[in-house]
Amino acid sequence: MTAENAAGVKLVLAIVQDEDANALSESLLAERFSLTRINTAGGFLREGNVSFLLGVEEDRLGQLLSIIRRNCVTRTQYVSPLPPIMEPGEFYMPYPVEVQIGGATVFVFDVERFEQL
Ligand code: 2BA
Repeated sequence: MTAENAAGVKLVLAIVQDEDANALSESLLAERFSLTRINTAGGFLREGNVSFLLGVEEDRLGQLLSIIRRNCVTRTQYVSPLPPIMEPGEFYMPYPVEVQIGGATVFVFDVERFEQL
């Protein structure tokens, strides 16, 4: 990918679970995708996850998405909701709620310009 051919270049942001990040990274590098990996945290669960940034040519987007799909597993997790504001003497019993996470949350952006300076 060079600065001259930014037309057709996409920027992919893929947020994946910590548990899947190493296998995904290895698979992507083995297929010669360039990537940046950032340690992030989900706003809802407030647990660590990993965000991958990848600049790719449009014709490799399908391959990239299938590698992500293959490596990122859907998991079930139980979370305890935050307690409500209560009046004195009220009693609240927190019940864990089941949430499904992943495989991956993926955003694809058009790239206007690509430069390596
Ligand atoms: P978290 O925000 O920690 O969310 C973890 C999981 O909790 C979500 O899984 C979803 O199943 C559930 N969840 C999130 N918000 C909820 C809510 N308000 N009520 C009930 N359940 C809720 P995923 O959808 O697979 O998302 C995994 C991670 O991907 C998220 O972690 C967040 O870091 C990122 N993400 C998901 N959607 C996003 C978006 N629209 N914009 C930015 N980041 C996003």
